[in-house]
Amino acid sequence: MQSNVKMAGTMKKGSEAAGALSVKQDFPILAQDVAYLDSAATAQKPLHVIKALEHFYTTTNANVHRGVYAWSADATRLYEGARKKVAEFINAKPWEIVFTRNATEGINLAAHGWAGFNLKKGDRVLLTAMEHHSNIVPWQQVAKSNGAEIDYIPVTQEGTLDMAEAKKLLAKKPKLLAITHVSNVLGTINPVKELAALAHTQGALVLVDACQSVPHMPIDVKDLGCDFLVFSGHKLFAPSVGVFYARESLLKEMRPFLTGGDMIKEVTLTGATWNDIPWKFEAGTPAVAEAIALGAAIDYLNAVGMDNIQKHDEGLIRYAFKELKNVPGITVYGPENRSGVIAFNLGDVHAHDVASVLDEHGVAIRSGHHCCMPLMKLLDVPAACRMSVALYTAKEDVDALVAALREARKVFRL
Ligand code: 7TS
Repeated sequence: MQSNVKMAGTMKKGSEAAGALSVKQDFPILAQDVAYLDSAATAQKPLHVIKALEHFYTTTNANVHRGVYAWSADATRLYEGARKKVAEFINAKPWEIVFTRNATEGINLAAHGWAGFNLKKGDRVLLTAMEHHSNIVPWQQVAKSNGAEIDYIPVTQEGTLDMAEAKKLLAKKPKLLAITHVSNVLGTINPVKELAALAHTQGALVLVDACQSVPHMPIDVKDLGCDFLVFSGHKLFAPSVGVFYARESLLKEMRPFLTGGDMIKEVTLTGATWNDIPWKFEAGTPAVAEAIALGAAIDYLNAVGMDNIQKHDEGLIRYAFKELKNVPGITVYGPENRSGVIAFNLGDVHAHDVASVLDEHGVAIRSGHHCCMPLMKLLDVPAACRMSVALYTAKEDVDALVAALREARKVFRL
C-alpha cells in the first residue's frame, strides 16, 4: 500500500468534527473546485485504484483462466487475489464471492439462480417499501412466473421500518426476506441483523442489499447472519464491477443464470456440465481489471480503516442533517440517526430545478426518484434532492451546499 493514505492530524475539537478524515488529496478528480455530494450514485476513485488499473493495463493485461503464458497467469493470480480481498473484507470465503457486472446483476442472480427454482405457487417473498428498484423488479418478475406473492414491510412516518408489521409479515413464513441495509433515499440503517435472525426462525433466507452500507461501515456477513449479500464496486471507490456473496452450500445448489464460456466443466454437442463455484456463475470474460482495481480499493480502505471511515461519515452526516434542517423552507426526509445520504426538497420547487441551481454554484447532488418510485409515492413527492457523503467529503462541502441552497431560495423567491 502506497503512503497516499493520510489521516487528518488528530481528532479535531468539536463533536461534529471528531474523527474527521483528510484524504481528499488521494482523489485526483477532487482537485477541481466542485463539492461532490453524489457518492451514493457513484463514488470517486483514489489514485491507488487508478494506478492499479494503469499498472494492470501497462504490465500484465491478458484474459484470465485460459492462457498458460506469464501475463495470463499473472492476470489470473491478480483477479483471484482480488476475490480473496473482497472475501476477507466481508468475512466470507473466496469461493463464496461471485464477480458480477453490478449489484443489480447480483440480485438477478439470486432471483433467477435461486428463487426461480425454489419459489412455488403461493410462496411469499418479503421486501420493504424503501427498496431500490433493483431489489423489487427482479422479485416481481420471478413471482409473476412462479405464482409467488410479494409482501412489503411498511415504512413509518419517521422513515424507519414498521417492526411490528415486519414481525407479522415474517409470521406468514416467507421463503425469502430481501432488504436494503441502508436506504439510498432516507439513509435509514435497517436492523438487518435482528430481522435476519427473526427471518431464519420462520425458515426464510435473507438477502442484504449492502450497496449503501459497505462504503460507510465494516460489513461482516457472518455477524449480519445473511445468506446472500450484494454490493457495487463503483460505489466502493472502484470501477464498475459487482459483488455477489452467497453461503457456500447455497451457491452449490444454485443454478447459473448466465451460461457460456468459462462457467463449464465440459461441453458436448448435446449438453454441458458446470464448473465449480464460484466460476460456475461467471460466464464469459469477467471484468478483470475492474475486479483487480476493487481489490486495490479494499487495500486503500483497509489502510484508512473502516472504523475511521464510519466515524468520519457519521460525524459529517450528523453535521449536514443539523445544517440542512436550519435552511428555511426545507423538508428533510428520514430519521436523524442515519448513514450516508440526506434527501430533501426546497419548498415546492422541483428537485431538478434546485439541483440545477446548485450545479451553477459548483455543488453536485442527485435529484429525481432515486430508483425508489414506491417510496416517493409514500413521501408524496415526485422527486427529491439528495446529498451524500463519503470518506473524502469535508465539512466545507456541506457548507457549500447550504450556502448554495440559500442562494437557490432567492432564485425561487422562497
Ligand atoms: N441498491 C441500492 C440500495 C442502491 O442504492 C443502488 C444504486 C442499487 C441497488 C443498484 O446498484 P447498481 O450499481 O447495480 O446500479 N443506487 C443509486 C443511487 O442511489 N443513485 O444512483 C444509483
